[in-house]
Amino acid sequence: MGDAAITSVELDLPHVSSGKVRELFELGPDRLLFVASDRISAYDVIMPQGIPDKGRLLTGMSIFWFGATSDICPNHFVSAATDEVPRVARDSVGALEGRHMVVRRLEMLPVEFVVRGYLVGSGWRDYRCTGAVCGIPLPPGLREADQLPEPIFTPATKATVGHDENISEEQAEELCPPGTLKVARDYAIELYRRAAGYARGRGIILADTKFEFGRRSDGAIVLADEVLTPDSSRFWPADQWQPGRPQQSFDKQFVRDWLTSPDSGWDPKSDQPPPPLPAEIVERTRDRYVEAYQRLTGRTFQ
Ligand code: PZK
Repeated sequence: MGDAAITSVELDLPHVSSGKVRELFELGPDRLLFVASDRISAYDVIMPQGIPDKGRLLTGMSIFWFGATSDICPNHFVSAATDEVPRVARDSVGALEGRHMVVRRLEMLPVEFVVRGYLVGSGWRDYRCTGAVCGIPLPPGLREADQLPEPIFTPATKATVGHDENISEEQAEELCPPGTLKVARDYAIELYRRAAGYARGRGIILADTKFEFGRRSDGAIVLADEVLTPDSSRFWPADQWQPGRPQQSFDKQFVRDWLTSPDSGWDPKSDQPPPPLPAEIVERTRDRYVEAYQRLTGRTFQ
């Protein structure tokens, strides 16, 4: 049993795609293997060390949310069992210890379904410049990190290089097959409301989150990817929320603070790779992911 971080995932399966943290493999004509590694990114770069168990914790959170929202919309989750994996890859998938999901293969919609309940990040930047986010006008006088009167849908393109770009709902509609955007948008807003209310009762503000949807062969719109994890969302400790300034991140604050402190000797704007994280930063960050998992799922980890 490993307590070392799993940062590289090599399986005897056809590889479909790699993200900063996640990997996707092919299992068959209608099944994929989705893997969350223990890699962590900050300031747009992947850290040289992983966070032990992060992939298990995030996979556990996703599976929890798939179960807690299946009355809102169908999702791609099939199984977390290793016996659903072809024999050639079963041992190596077993070694991933809960970092994988077998998912249904979908025809993905080419936009990110972002829902925001609070004004931060690119939403805050756009609001300050234009008074609107993705073409949605907002009331004047809002501060950074203020709660919005209603959650808003702010679609973005899926950039292959660089950053996702906010687009209008009309632009998003043109990118998606006819009739699909509004169905997925309504699901996304409902999912956000459900999850934000739930998290708030457990001391976590779900400031915003990003969903991906796909289309099943019968035409149904299906929730995909990882859902409502700290990697796809902004989680804030509710007791530290203070509009008018940048908020502390529930999960990555220690990593960010250390990277920008003089101790690290690293400049996020440089092209240099980040220095290794001190063991204490790794440990405290792992504790934050465990805390998020336990608070949200109500289960004890391990
Ligand atoms: C799919 N991604 C993003 C995820 C990566 C990239 N159920 C599905 N069917 C078809 N395609 C996808 C999914 C899902 N989920 C998701 N790209 C394709 C992604 C994980 C790792 F590198």
